[in-house]
Amino acid sequence: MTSASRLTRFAAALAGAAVLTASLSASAVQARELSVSTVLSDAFPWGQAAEKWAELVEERTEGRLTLRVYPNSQLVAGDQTREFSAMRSGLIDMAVGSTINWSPQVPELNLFSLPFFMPDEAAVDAVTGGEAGKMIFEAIESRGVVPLAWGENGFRQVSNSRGPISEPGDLDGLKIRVVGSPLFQDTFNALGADPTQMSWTDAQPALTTGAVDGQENPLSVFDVARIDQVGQEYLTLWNYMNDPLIFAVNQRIWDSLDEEDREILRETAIEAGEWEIAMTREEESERLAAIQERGVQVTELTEEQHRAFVNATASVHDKWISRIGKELVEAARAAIEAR
Ligand code: X2X
Repeated sequence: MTSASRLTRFAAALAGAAVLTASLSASAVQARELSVSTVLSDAFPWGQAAEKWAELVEERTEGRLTLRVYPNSQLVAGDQTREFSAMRSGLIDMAVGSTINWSPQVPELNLFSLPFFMPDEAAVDAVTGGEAGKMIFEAIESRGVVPLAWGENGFRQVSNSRGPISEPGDLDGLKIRVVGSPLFQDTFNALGADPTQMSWTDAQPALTTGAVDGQENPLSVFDVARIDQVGQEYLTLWNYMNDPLIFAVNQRIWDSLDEEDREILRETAIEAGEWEIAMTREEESERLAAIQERGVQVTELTEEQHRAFVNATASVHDKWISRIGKELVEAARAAIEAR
């Protein structure tokens, strides 16, 4: 073999090794999979928001990052109020979660659960998109989680199996399943109901067996989960609170990503969130029609009836505003007034 051909073969071998190394490191990068926790599956807009995020990230990182969605609170064994802590500690990499479920760890998030505080969709947008929204994201970030974007579970409505609810007295003594934030206990106590706290996983069997008389959730949840089939024949549209969703990432995961991938994660979360919010809102009227068609009796409140609920729950504001933070509540109030 001439020294020239030996050199060529050596060069070829080197090139081969370089290709091998490059493809190995490419597949090593490709193997980066991040977990995303959600409470509801992709049968619901909430789960679809997470899937949309995953899809966009896969596309824009060209496979460098794969978001794997784990629905039904499975990463926290069904206990949705532990989702935020699990994300903070790194047990979960990311989540698209409800402000309600994270509020035990981030008291500022109780802002959204203040009864009858958020009058309409424009108010929600003014709060999340303005100064108050920034303050809330700072509150989340100060607790070791990086928030990226907003989504929406929707305005929550109350249903039950006993009879129509059009005034606080109609809730008297009704056993109502509520989510895991103590504020809900206070709201339903103020209304004379008998609230009982349980996870979504436990709520459905409790409704089926009649262990509880009622529950509260957005129309999309009522519709997709077929809550009417577990005896919830009476639904009152009272819009007593809006339940936004937040796309977020564990701080250490965030720190481990380069600038480009962070930007992709953020922009895709914003896009997926905007897409999901628009869809959730657009679908509300069809969902209501579908629910009514299945025989559910829907009650809409007159202004006067609405006021009676507002007055009955005023004490909840008195108690919770200081826990949420006066400055934040004021910023939100100003945004709502200026909308
Ligand atoms: O548990 C609920 O009611 C649900 C699914 O709406 C939330 O996770 C807040």
